[in-house]
Amino acid sequence: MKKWVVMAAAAAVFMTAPAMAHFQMIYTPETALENGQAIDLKLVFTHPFDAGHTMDMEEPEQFFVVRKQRKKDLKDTLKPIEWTGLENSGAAYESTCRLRGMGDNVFCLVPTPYYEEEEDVYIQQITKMMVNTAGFPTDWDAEIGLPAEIVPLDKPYALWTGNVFRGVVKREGKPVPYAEIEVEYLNHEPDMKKNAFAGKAKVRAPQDSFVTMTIKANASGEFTYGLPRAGWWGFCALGAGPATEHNGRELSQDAVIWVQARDMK
Ligand SMILES: [Cu+2]
Repeated sequence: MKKWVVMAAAAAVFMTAPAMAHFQMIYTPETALENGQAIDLKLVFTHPFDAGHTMDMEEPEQFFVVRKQRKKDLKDTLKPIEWTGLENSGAAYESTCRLRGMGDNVFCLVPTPYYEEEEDVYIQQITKMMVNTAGFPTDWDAEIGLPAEIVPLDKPYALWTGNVFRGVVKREGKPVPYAEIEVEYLNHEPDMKKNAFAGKAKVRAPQDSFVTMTIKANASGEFTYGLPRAGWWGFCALGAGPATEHNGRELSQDAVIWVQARDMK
């Protein structure tokens, strides 16, 4: 009986909770590699803290990697997959990319706008994720020239737990003052073989404000966030891009970047 009361209360809390933040992911298990090798990538549109609703991705507009200022198109490498979260499965993509030599590989994804029925808006999250080989820095701090972009001030692949991650939110190359940024922790381990999130959560949020954390950039469009735990952290600057309409409806063109923190041990 008592257990039922607790469960009902938990369900009530869940149902009244605001919508969790959407996050476009480009995921690979390891971002700091000793040498060039083939890596597997998963492109998933999800809610990373609770591994909840998986949104269906359409074929992306662009997917490419930048290394030593050269852009290489990777769209041909994309294969459709089904990604399974805790609530459902959704259309996602995977890719295998062979990294050569030393340096930074900046993966960039421009997804096709996603129609969010509940809010009657389109969402397009232009996403960056980088993988370094052999510790040789090349492109990590470069501005790629995406319409909405977070330019890092710290290497996204070389962060200890407790370090800060800083970035500049840009719209067509210009800083976005006081940009609103959502931050989420990837709380369920991605299973690269099963194309699914692990059921077990790594941490528990004491309250909704800790699921999707909202921070603001300063007057220069810069933000700073201390990383309290090892793993993956996603940053999403809402409405950072210039496009505000798609198919006659409102469009939120966001800029996303992922960083990976590691424990000192
Ligand atoms: Cu969603």
